[in-house]
Amino acid sequence: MQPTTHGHPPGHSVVLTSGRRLLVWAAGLGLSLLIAACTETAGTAASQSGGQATGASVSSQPSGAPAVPLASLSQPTVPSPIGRRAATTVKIELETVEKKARLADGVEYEFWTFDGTVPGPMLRVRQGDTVELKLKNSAKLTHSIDLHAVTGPGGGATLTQVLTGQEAVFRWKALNPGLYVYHCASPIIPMHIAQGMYGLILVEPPEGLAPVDREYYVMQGDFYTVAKTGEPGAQGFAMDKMLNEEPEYVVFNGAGAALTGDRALTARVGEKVRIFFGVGGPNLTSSFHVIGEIFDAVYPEGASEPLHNVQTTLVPTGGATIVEFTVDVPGTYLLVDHSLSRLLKGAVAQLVVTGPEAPDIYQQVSGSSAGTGGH
Ligand SMILES: [Cu+2]
Repeated sequence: MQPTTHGHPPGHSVVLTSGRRLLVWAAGLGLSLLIAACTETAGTAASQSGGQATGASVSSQPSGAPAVPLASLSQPTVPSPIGRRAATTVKIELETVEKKARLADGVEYEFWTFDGTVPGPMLRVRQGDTVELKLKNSAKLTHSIDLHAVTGPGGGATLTQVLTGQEAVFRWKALNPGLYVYHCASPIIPMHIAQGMYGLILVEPPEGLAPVDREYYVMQGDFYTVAKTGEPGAQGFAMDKMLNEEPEYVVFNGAGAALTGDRALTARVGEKVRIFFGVGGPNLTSSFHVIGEIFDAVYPEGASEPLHNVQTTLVPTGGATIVEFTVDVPGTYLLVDHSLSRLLKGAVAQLVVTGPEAPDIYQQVSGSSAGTGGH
């Protein structure tokens, strides 16, 4: 499955290297993460991984990129569980703002955001709550909000077409529990979504969700830049690519490999992890998968009834899912869209699990691993 730079007939390499920068960028982003993950798990050094590792050692900084690395947007956090309490009135305030930040290494993009993050803040209320939502527009264009948890025309968008410098407030009752997408719904709607204007709202049932050790918030989105994947510099939006549904970047949380390194998800062996996973789109669905894990429970499309023992779960655009699993073996696991070409466009995150080895579950018996194999 690895996108190797070696050993292919010339015809293949023409396809792969038609954007040489893509290859360099992909090598830095996808391959090194993949190799690092696999070798850490297998307990072998990257230097043992032969030819393929050479590609991965190429700098992830494309030539001509700014000397100072661009900062990614800050990451939204997961609000504390609500648990058992009576229904009440909850006030929420969101502000639309533009932010220039890293989309990929060396690639700057002006995001349109709720509260300066992509995805926007995760909202958490209880079934039966009345939510009073203020939308303040500090951006250049008109923006709005459609929450899929809302019952009413436009999901709030008919009440919140807010001009620049103004604000609007509307009140709605959370009738149905579940995990829902919210997004801007101002014309051209898919363009606003393609700039990063989406997030998740969790409506907890009256009894709350079962406690877990870790909760994480991840959303996939597709981005349409004028220049090709990996071309450095400030990039504008390409309407034609959006209409053709051909993104240059597919990412989790607003940037290629945003949730890796010191922003990786973490857990200890034996802990139960819950991921609130949504797809903003605007166009691509996600075959959400964690390499080396099996979802003990999936609440497909944010529904109330779980499925058990799932490898990959399909998440529609404008949809969300809750996955839960206990981590048993230490190492680095990758979150991906199993339409794996998108890994080369940025859709990868790391879950770093620490703790005692579990050789009864996973161990090498003989041979040395190339470290780039499947899963
Ligand atoms: Cu908008």
